Amino acid sequence: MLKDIKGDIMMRCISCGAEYPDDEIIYTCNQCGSILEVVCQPDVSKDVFRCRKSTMWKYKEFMPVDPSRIVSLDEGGTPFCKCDKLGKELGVELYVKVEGSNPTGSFKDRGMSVGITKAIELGVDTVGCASTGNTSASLAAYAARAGLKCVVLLPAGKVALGKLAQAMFHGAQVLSVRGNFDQALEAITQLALQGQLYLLNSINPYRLEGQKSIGFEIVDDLGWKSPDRIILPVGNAGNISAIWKGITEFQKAGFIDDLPRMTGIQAEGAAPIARAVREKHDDIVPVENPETVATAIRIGAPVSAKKAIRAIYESDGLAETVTDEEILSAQKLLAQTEGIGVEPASAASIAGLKKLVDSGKIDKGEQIVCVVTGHVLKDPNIAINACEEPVEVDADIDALLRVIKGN
Ligand code: AN7
Repeated sequence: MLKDIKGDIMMRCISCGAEYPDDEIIYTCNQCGSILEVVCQPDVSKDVFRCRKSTMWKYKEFMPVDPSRIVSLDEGGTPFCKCDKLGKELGVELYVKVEGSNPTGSFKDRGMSVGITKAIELGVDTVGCASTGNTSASLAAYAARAGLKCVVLLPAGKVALGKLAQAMFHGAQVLSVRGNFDQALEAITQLALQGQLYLLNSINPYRLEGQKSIGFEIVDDLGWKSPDRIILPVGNAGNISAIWKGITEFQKAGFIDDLPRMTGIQAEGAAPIARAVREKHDDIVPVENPETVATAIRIGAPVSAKKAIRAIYESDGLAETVTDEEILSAQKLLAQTEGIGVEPASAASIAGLKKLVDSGKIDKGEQIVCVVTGHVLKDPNIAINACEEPVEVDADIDALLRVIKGN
């Protein structure tokens, strides 16, 4: 039944093309060690999407899991806000895809809905991840919903408060690892390869199947057209790969004609992909000690680098770096000109857009979609530190007026 609708679902190595059945637990190619992708190209008309609830499961035919076992919190269907004021300031037609509106406040929920559904199909009892924060918050929530045991490894002292609170509060076993994200990922991968848990970092290609729905929604929101360009922050590099996969699947299905230029933005202190693209390489040299205020993308050895670089080259896209200062000022700009509150990593997309317009690499008038990946309350300390302390005042009209009018 599943096969009838969705075609043959399997995993395939992105480098040597080796194929693996969809019921095998495997994260990298046995033949060449490269990363895998899921193949799922259903034969349906886009009319099937009509009148369905606005969640990512609107496109369920394109999701490589059993539709009768979906674990969902109604993720996806996020706001697609036209930002005229900021667009005018930058000289482009700007839309912002607000992923902070997902159930746990980041795009990771899309991937976890598919990933946890897959975990249930496979019959595992424990799931795990390493995380800069959002992946752990999301996994903890979806594992709770599915009744699975959840172990998360976080780089000690480097996870934003909101994300840490979520991972703990949803009942995951939270371990603070002495080391950075890359080291935590290496450790949890070893545990997964020993069969101790099912790994739900984005090296697991089922995660990216959920996240590709961001691409589906963008072209659906634009009336079955691609924008000129999609800009997003890049850390472990799964999301840019996933969005590109989604959009090319919709093109292959005949739903859209043209394709967007994929544009990835990295923090200057954690930019292996931007460097590889600048030097026209196909793979990265890892950054040993990544550092940035945008802790979500403080990643030196992105596992999906090959997929991301391929997406950038295939789409004639770009990669750019931004400083911490540019990130924080873009975060404030978006919050105060458009009312959209995002965490620092997410603001990298806006900072990158500004830099690319200023340098002439993006043309005036382009239609741009910036994906903002996580909610401002994920990292409350950053938001509070960016502002003046509230003035303490008596609850008295004269006193209040003196402060409000500034005299
Ligand atoms: C807000 O949670 O890697 O390039 O462990 O939380 O797909 O990795 C988070 C990544 C962008 C980068 N914006 O996406 C994690 C983690 C936010 C993020 C990214 C992340 P990828």
